[in-house]
Amino acid sequence: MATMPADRSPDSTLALLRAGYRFISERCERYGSDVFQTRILLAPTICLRGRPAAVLFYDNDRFQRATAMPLRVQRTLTGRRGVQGLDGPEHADRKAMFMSIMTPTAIRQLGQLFDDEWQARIPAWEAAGPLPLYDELGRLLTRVVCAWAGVPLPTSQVERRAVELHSMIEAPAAVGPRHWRGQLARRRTERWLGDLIERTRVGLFPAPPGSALAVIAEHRDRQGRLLPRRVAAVELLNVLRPVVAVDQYIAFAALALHDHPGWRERVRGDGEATENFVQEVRRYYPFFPMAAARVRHSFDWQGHHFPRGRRVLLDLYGTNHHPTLWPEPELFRPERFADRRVDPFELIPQGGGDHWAGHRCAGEWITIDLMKRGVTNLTSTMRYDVPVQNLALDLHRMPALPPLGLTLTNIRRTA
Ligand code: HEM
Ligand code: MYR
Repeated sequence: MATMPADRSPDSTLALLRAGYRFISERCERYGSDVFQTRILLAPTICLRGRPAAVLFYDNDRFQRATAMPLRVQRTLTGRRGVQGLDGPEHADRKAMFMSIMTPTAIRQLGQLFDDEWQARIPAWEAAGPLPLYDELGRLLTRVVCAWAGVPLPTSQVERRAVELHSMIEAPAAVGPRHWRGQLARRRTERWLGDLIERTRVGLFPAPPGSALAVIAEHRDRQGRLLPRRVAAVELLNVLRPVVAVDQYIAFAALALHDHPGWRERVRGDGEATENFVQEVRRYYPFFPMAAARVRHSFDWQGHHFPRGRRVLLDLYGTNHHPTLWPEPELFRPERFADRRVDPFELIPQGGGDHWAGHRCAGEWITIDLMKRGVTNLTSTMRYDVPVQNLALDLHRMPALPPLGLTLTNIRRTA
């Protein structure tokens, strides 16, 4: 049996939080291996990156998700007892519930609401001063996703809910106030959505048929039971929060258009170029750093032993930047997708494998659709300037965004 390269430090949790997106890749490069062992949260943890590692990681016979996600992530980003931590038939049932919401018609409706809202906001942006794009898109997507999901949201509550949803995304890898804000936001939003689920079930609130609210409130498990109110709230939040998180990808797309202005022309009116551009934004920019699982039964792989119960982290960012998969991975080059079939284990910003059978992101198609619309709106429906500002991405910070988001000025409508 080969010896797995191992970090010598007694615990690397702080090193991971400090190193951020490059933690796993830096060590893979140091050890000359795409698999190594370290200690995270005081427990031995195997880290992996690359295509063969992704194929392994998404094998349900070898890995489980129960107890895999650190508590600090559950208390902020994902919640407890939701789809992310389920296995086997229970996961299949819950995942089917999510996938039933993602019909082509529903995705188009969400996209149409997004476009309408974007275009309706342009006069206000023209009249106002500098526009912080990330915050504005956060509010815009909060309004849009609530309308789409059947969740009532008075205008007076938009700002508050948008801030809460952002806080949950900001919190999992943070220590101190940034982390606590995420915990508090989760408790508040779960209470808000739990009440709404309850009112929907007793007929006090008419959820639009087919909406995420209706589907989740009415979902029955394999024993015919409704989801506990708290779990239903966690799952509804698993739709609202990540749709709002697409604002970060759209801000990254705006950053890419700024850094590579030639692409403004190339994407305009060209669906294929827009698609390639969006795929490269998802590959290149740092977002969800890694996925976590536990070894279900001991096994050996590539000469290394994986003992039962061991936590394993798959480096999503590192796989998207792996030098054998992506020539010149640190260059932003959308044309790399022009003649390339998108393999389910190579481009994995939202997880790998199959959407139904595994834990791959249920909202991947929505994400791609909203990003394409974001790029089209940024290039075809308005013009703007990007004033001098600090646009450096800090790969040490999870999630990473320029310090003040991205500010646009001098917005004017073109279409
Ligand atoms: C799972 C990323 C948007 C719903 C995941 C996973 C990742 C991810 C990495 C976990 C994969 C794994 O555990 O193996 C992202 C990113 C997004 C995004 C970067 C961009 C904003 C969305 C959207 C939705 C969504 C728009 C819903 C409308 C979910 C759900 C799961 C999930 C329900 C759990 C799937 C499961 O455990 O089976 N996402 N996601 N996500 N995502 Fe997303
Ligand atoms: C979502 O809301 O589910 C999608 C976007 C979440 C992005 C979170 C980025 C930072 C997370 C660090 C967590 C480490 C997970 C092991």
